[in-house]
Amino acid sequence: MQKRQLLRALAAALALPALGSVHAADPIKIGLILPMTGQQASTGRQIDAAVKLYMAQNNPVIAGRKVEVIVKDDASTPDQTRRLAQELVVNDKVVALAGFGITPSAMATAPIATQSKTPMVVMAAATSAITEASPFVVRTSFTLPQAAVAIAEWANKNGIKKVVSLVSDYGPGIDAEKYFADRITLNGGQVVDKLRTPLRAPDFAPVLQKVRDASPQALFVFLPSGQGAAFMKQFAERGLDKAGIKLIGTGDITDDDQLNDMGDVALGVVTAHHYAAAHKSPVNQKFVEAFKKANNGMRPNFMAVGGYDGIRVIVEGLKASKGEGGEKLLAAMKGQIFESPRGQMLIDGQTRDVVHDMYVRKVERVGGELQNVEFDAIKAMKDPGKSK
Ligand code: VNL
Repeated sequence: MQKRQLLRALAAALALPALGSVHAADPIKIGLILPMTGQQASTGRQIDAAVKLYMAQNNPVIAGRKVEVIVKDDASTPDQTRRLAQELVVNDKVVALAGFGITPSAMATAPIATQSKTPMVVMAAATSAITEASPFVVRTSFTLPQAAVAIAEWANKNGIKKVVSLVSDYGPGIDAEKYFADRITLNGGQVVDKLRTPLRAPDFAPVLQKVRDASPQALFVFLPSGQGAAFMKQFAERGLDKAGIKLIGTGDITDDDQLNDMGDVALGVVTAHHYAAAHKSPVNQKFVEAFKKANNGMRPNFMAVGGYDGIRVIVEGLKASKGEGGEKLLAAMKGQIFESPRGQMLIDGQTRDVVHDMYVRKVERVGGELQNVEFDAIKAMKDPGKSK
């Protein structure tokens, strides 16, 4: 090789990074913060599995760059969530934050989303006010007012007048208690006692005794995903299922992650929610089959669907923004409309919250398995928490 040629080749090699061709191949990063350990670990496990499934099915490459998801475990400790979000934004330069197993974790992170202009997709937490905590929040889970109003309407139509409510004592529980009571009272019903249990290490014995003493027609319950099975067990052990007290609630208590192991006590429980693994549509059937195949037969629950739809909204947004984050990505997420495994779904352009069908379901044994069987729905329901 001539000396001049050699120099030219060397110069070209050295110039490569400066020209940005290495930079162009850098992955686009998304930070996924989930409770992978601790009390809410089932939520982390479900969402992580769903996001991995979406990524394996779609393998997104945007503007020549791969999309990489960085998973961090916050053990549902809000201080931890905020610290991890900060690191992901500052050190990893993620274009979006996602996950958020519980409301306090989402609330703790919202100021970081605002300050850094990083879109933040809430895949699990469901207190109405979360989307108002930052203009960069987009939600793909659901809201408690949606589920609570839908089940209250069903109760009113089915002659249930005297009810006791029991909720987990924090954001989503307080929403559930309020929106259920407001709606059932509006239609002539009555909540004779409002009971709460702590989020951490709840003890259902004392509250169930109070329920028995009040002997209502129905008990309305909201508990976060993962607590339903323990609650059902105590409900049965105390003989409340035999005492003629009808159990109704938001779908969190008949969570598909645990439902099949709950036993006969769950049969006939009526709940309202946005997702059932038994939802009849080709899109859902395909989703459930692929999810089970990739996860040793694990049945996807509503958390999995929040994750699957959430990563979809981010990836589709990135396609439109050509890989850019910030305001461009946020704008591209607003107004997205598509068929989710849950059914038709829209990200409201104004509120950035999810608009979807709220189904009324009853637990039945189908082909030897306990399932939430949908039998009615409020179509395209917005968050009642925002229609003030
Ligand atoms: C929340 C709402 C968490 C509903 C849940 O499970 C749930 C929340 C962990 O907003 O904290 O089922």
